[in-house]
Amino acid sequence: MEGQARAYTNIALIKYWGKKDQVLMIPQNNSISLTLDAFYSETRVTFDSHLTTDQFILNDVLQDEKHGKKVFQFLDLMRQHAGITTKAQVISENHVPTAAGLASSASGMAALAGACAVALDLPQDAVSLSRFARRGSGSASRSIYGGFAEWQKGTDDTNSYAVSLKEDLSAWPLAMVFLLVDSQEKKISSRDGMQRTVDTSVFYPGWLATIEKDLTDMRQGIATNDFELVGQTMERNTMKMHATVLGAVPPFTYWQPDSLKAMQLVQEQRAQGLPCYFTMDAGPNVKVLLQQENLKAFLGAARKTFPEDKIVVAFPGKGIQLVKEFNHD
Ligand code: 2P0
Repeated sequence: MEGQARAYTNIALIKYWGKKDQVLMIPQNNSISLTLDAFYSETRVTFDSHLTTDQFILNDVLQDEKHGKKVFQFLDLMRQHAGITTKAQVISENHVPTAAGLASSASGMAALAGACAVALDLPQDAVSLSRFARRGSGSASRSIYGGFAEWQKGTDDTNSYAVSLKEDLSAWPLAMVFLLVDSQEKKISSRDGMQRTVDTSVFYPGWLATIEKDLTDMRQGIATNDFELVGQTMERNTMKMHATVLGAVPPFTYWQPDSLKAMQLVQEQRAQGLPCYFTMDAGPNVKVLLQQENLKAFLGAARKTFPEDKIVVAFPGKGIQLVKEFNHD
C-alpha cells in the first residue's frame, strides 16, 4: 500500500478566487493556469496497519497537528474512497529554490493525491486525479497537467475538475520570472482571504460579472499563441483579484512596497517595447510572463532593481508523474 508521485506547481493566469462550496471545494469561477518546471513536490505515502496515527514529514521535518491538518484531512477522504481505516505515513519534499517563500499547496496536494491513488489502487486517469487533488487544494486540480490547464468549476464533486488546454508549448517558448518580495509566512492565508472576500467585499460582484470575458479572451489567446492577448488578460485579471481584497471587511492587501516596485519595472519595460506582463497570487511575489526571446533583456533590467537571489526563472512544466513500483530491499 505504497504510492509515489511528483507534481509541478502552477500559476493561475485567470485566478481561482472564491468558493461556492467550502467542503467539496467547488469554486465560484473557472480558472486557467500554466504549470511550471522550477518548483515541484515529490511525495510518498504508505498506508500501514502498524501505524496508530497519521504522520506527515515535510522536507525531513515531522509536522504537528496544525501544519499537517490539510494532509490528514485529505488522507481521511482517500480512506473513505478506498473503504479502509488504515493510518498512513506521508513523506514529502518540496523542491523550491532557497528563499523563494512560495506556496506549494498546488504541487503538494497534487502529488499527495497521485501518491494516494497509486497506494490505494484508486482510479488514476487525469479527471479522477484532478478531482482528488481539488479536495486537497483547489489550485492542485490544475497541476495534473503540463502547460496550460483550465479548472472547470462544475456544480458538484463529479464535474468540478481541470482539463488540459495546451500541453505542448514547444512551438511557443514562454518563460515566467519570479521576483521574490518576501519569504515570510503570510498573515492571511489564501483560503481565509478568498472566503472573507466572497463574504464581505463590495467589489466581489464586479469580479464575478467580468470573469467570463477574461476566460474567453484567455482561451483565445492560448489557442492562437497570442502573447499580447494572454498577457493583457492575465494582468487585468490579477489587478481585479487584488482590488477585491481592498473592499473586504476588514480590508487587507497582499502587496508590499517591493511588489509595486516589481509591477513598475514590468510596466516600464513594456513602455520601452519589451512585451512582458505580471501576475500576483495571495502573496507579495510578482511573476512576470515573457516570451523566451525576451528573457535575457528582461533579466538585465530586473537585476538593476532586484538582487540575483530574488529572481527565479521558470519554464513551462510537465504534468503529474506517478510511480507505481518500489524496490523493497
Ligand atoms: C489560484 N490562488 O488560482 C489562486 C489565485 C491564490 C490566488 O489557488 O483553499 O491554496 O486550498 O483551495 O488553492 C490559492 O489557494 O486554496 C490559490 P484552497 P489554494 O492559484
